[in-house]
Amino acid sequence: MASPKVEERAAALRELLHHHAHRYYVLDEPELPDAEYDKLFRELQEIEDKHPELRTPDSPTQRVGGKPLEGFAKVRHKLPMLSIRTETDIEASGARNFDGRVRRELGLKEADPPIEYVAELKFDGLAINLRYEDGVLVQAATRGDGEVGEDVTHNIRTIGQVPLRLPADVPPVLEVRGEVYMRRDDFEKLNELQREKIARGAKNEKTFVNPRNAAAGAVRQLDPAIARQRPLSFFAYGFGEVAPALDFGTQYESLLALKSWGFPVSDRTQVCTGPEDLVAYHQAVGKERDGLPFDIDGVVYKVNSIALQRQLGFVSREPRWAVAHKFPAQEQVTTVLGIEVYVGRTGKLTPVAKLEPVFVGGVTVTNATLHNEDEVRRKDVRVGDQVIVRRAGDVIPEVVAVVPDKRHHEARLFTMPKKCPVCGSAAVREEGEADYRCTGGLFCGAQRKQAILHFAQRRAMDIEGLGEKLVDQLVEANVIKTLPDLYRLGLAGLVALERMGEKSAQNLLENLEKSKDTTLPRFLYGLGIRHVGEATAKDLAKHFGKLDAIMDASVEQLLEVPDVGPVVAESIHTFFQQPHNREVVEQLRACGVKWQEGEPARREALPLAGKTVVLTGTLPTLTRDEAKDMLEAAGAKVAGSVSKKTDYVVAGAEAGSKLDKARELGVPVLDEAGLRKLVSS
Ligand code: D41
Repeated sequence: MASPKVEERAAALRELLHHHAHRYYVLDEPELPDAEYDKLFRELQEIEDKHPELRTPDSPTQRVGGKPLEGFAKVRHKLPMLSIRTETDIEASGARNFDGRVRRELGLKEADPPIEYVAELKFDGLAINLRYEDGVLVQAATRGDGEVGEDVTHNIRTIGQVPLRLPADVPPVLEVRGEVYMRRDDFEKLNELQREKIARGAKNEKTFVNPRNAAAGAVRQLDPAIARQRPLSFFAYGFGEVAPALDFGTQYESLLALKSWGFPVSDRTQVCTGPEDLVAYHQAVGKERDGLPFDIDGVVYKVNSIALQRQLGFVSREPRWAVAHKFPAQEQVTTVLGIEVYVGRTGKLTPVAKLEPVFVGGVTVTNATLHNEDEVRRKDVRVGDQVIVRRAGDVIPEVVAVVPDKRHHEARLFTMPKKCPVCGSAAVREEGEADYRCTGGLFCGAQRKQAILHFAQRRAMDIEGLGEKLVDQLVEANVIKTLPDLYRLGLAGLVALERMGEKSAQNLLENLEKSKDTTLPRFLYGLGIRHVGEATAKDLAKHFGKLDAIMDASVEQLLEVPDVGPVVAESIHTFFQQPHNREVVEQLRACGVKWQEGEPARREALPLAGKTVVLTGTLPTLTRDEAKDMLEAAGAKVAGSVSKKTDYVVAGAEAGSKLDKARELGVPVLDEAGLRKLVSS
C-alpha cells in the first residue's frame, strides 16, 4: 500500500502536469522547460509503476501526446503516427545501448556483421502528416495523440517548402510525414516584431518562448493570414499511408525518393555502419549544433533495412528500430541574482539578468538578456525569481519566462535607470520606441568602446589585434577619445599599457597602418551610423560613388537609394549633420585613411541591374563574400531565399533546399563558371 504521503505527491503531480500540459498543448505558452516537465512526468510514472492502484484514468501518464484543439476539424490518421523512443543516456553509450538492443531483438551473435543505420537530425518542431491524392496536397494534419490530429491544411499550405503538387510518377495515395519548424533567424525576427508591437501599445500580443512554440502557434492559428506572417519551414522523414504500397529496400532509399519528388530532406542525413559510426555522428552533430540555422534537440537513429524494421516491429506505439538520442536541453531553470543595465554601441540600454550559473545547450551561462524595460515588466522578472533561460546557437542567452509558482519573496519591480550607468548622461526613451538610450554619445565610455570595436572589426576596417581587452584599456586610460585617436597611437604610449610588449605594439601599429587602405563601404559601415549595416553601406557607396556626396545628401536624395527607407535616410542625414561626426571623418582622412572613390551608379548600365540572385553551397574557388561582391558590382541584388522573383541560383557543392526550390520553380541554376560568364556579360 502506498503511504498517504506518496498518494498526496501523486495527486499533486497530476495536478501540476495537467496545468502544464494545458499551457503547452492548448495555449502554446509553457511555463516550464520541457526537461523540467519530463522530470515531473517521470516521477509520476515511477510512483504509478510502484503503486498501480494510484493510477487514475485521467492521469496525464495515460494520455499519449497532445489533445486536439477546439476549433479544428479532427482527422483520424489512416496509419497511427508513432512516437519515438528517447535514449535517456546523453553520453555516447546512448548509441551503443540502442545497437545492443537491436542486435539482441534480432538474435544476432557477436560475430555477425554490424547493422546499417540511418542517422538524421531531430528537428525541434511538430510532426505533420501530409496527404496527397493523385499528386495534389489534399490534407495536412497535426499528430495530435497519434490517432486523431487536427486539420491544419490551410496553414500548412502557406509553407513554401511544402509541395502542393507532385510529379506524375507518385502513387495515387501518398502520405508524407515530417516536421514543421521555424528557423532561428525567422524566430528572432518574429519576436523582434512582437516586441515592437508591444512597445507601441498592442494589447493582445506576446513574444514566443522558442521557435517550436512559435511554429506550433502558427500551425494551429485559426486565421491563415496570421499563419502566413509566421515563416515556417518543413522537412520530410517518412511515410503514412501509401497506396499502392512502395517497395523500398532501405530507409535511405525512401528518403531519396522523397527528395526526388521535391520534398525538403535534410542533407545532414547519413548512413552509418555499427554503433561507433553512430557515436561519431552524435558527436559531430553536437559540435555543429550551435551553427545550424534551426533548433535540433538531438539526433535520430533508424535501422536502414526495411526488412529488419518489419522484423523488429514496435512496442506500445514506439518502433523498436528507431531511437532519439538527445543533446543537452536548450532551456533550463535558474535563479536571478541581480539585474544590471548594459550600454551598447548606439547607446541602447539593455537590462541583463545575472544568473546562478547554469548549463544550457552545452555551455555554462551566467548572463541573459531581458531585452528592454517592457519585457522585464511583461514577464515580471524580479531578483530572486526562478526563470527559464534559453540559449540556442550564436544568439545571446535570454530569459524567456518566470516560473510562477516558485516565487518565495516580494522583490521589487525593475525600473530602468534614468541615467546612463556608465557615463551618467540622461537616458531617454523616445515615443514609440522600446529602448532607452544614453544621450552621452561618444562622451560615454561604453559607447566609445563599442564604437571602436565596431570600427575595428573584420567586416569594417579590419584592424587585427584590436580586441575587447585592449580597447577597454585604451578607453579607460583615456588614450582614445575618438576614432582618429587610433591612428595617432605611438609605440611609447602603447608599450606603457599593462601587458603590452614591444612586439605586439609594433604589430598593432603595422595593422593600423594596413587598415588605412580600405573601401568606401567598409569605412561607411565602420562609422557605426544607426541603421547602416553592411548591405546599406554597400548600397550607399554604389549609388553615390563618393563620400562627400553621401555626407551632403538630403533625405530625399538618400531615399533614392534602393532599399533605403525613411528611418534609415533620416538616420544617415542626422549623423552627417552633426559637426562632430563630420570632424571625425575629416580627421580620419587627414590621418591617411583612403579608398578608391567611384562614379555615381547608373544602375541600368550594369549587366545585372534589376536581377536577383541567390547563392547556395560551396563554390570551387570563390568564397561566398567574393561571389556576393562580384554579383553586386555587376548590379545584381543577392537574396537569401529562392522565390518566383529569383532570376538565377548559383549553386556549389552541398547545395541544399535552395537548389531544390530553384528546380521546383524552374529558376536557372549556374555553377561558378556560369557565374563568371554572367557577371562579365
Ligand atoms: O526530426 C524529427 N523530429 C523526427 C521525428 C525524425 N527525424 N524522425 C522521426 N521518426 C519517427 C518514426 C521513427 C516514428 C517514423 C520523428 C518521429 N517519428 C516523430 N516525431 C514526432 C513524433 C514522432
